[in-house]
Amino acid sequence: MSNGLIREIAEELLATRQRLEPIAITSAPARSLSRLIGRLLPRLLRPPRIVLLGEFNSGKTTLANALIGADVLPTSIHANTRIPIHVYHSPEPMISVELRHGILKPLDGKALSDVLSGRARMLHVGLAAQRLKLFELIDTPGLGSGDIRLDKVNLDCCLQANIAIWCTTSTQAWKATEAKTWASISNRLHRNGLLIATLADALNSDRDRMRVEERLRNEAAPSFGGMAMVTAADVDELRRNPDAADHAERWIKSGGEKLDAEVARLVDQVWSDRRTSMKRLLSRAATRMTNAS
Ligand SMILES: Nc1nc2c(ncn2[C@@H]2O[C@H](COP(=O)(O)OP(=O)(O)OP(=O)(O)O)[C@@H](O)[C@H]2O)c(=O)[nH]1
Ligand SMILES: [Mg+2]
Repeated sequence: MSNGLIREIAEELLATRQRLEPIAITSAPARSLSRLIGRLLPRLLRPPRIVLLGEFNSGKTTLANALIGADVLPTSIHANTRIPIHVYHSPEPMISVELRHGILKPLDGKALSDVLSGRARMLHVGLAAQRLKLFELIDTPGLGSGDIRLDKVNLDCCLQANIAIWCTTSTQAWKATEAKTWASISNRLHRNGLLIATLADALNSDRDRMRVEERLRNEAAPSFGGMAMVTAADVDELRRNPDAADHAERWIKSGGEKLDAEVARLVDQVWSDRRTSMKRLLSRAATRMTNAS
């Protein structure tokens, strides 16, 4: 599981850094490798980041809350999320605003006016929710609203994400505009992509549900790492009420079981990819140092 892998990666890197210490005094390559490890460690050890994407009102924020297991973010039938919101684990509640060039500011009156005027790029919110130790989330405003600047800010969030969840509304699933936007996103996120057909309770019958699922499996699923049909409102309620009547049956019907299994699989895949690329990087650096000495 991921925790074992995290420890293994951290221990390998720290041990390498310690071995480099005596050599780094006289060797420039050893010094630069030691600095590289210092820079990489915090990024490598941070929980995988999931970006939630989709057109407006497709249930992204409701799904974000259901994944976290807490009402962290406001939802609405009106176009609601105005700025990407990054939610991460923090023992104390934290909130900061990211401006251009990655500059971070505490949320004061000036920063709030930057948010309202659209100058801010992202809100960062730290919360003590247990599930945020497994993954971080970026909830985004709806794509395809006609605001090209907002679409660009949204798609820029993908650069910071390890996993993408695309939310498509079950009753009008996988429109041509959605397929076009998804195709423009990096293949890296297609492999680590999860297609969620949201608001599954809005479908009238099991037959409709099977039809939508089959169409998505044929038309969309090949460009994703996995898919699930989810009623996020129910997942949210059931996660908070583990003693609810018929919990096991309803958990499966809501899509909660499939959703959690798919997210856990992708999160593990990210840890495993990080470990592989770290090993490759360390072995390349070791070869460079041997050649240099
Ligand atoms: N019945 C039902 N309603 C849902 C479900 N998920 C979301 N909704 C409702 O759909 C509406 C839109 O949900 P949001 O989660 O705000 O959608 P969003 O994609 O974040 O919207 P924007 O941020 O505006 O793009 C809200 O009124 C939600 O209560 C669901 O599983 N079932
Ligand atoms: Mg939203």
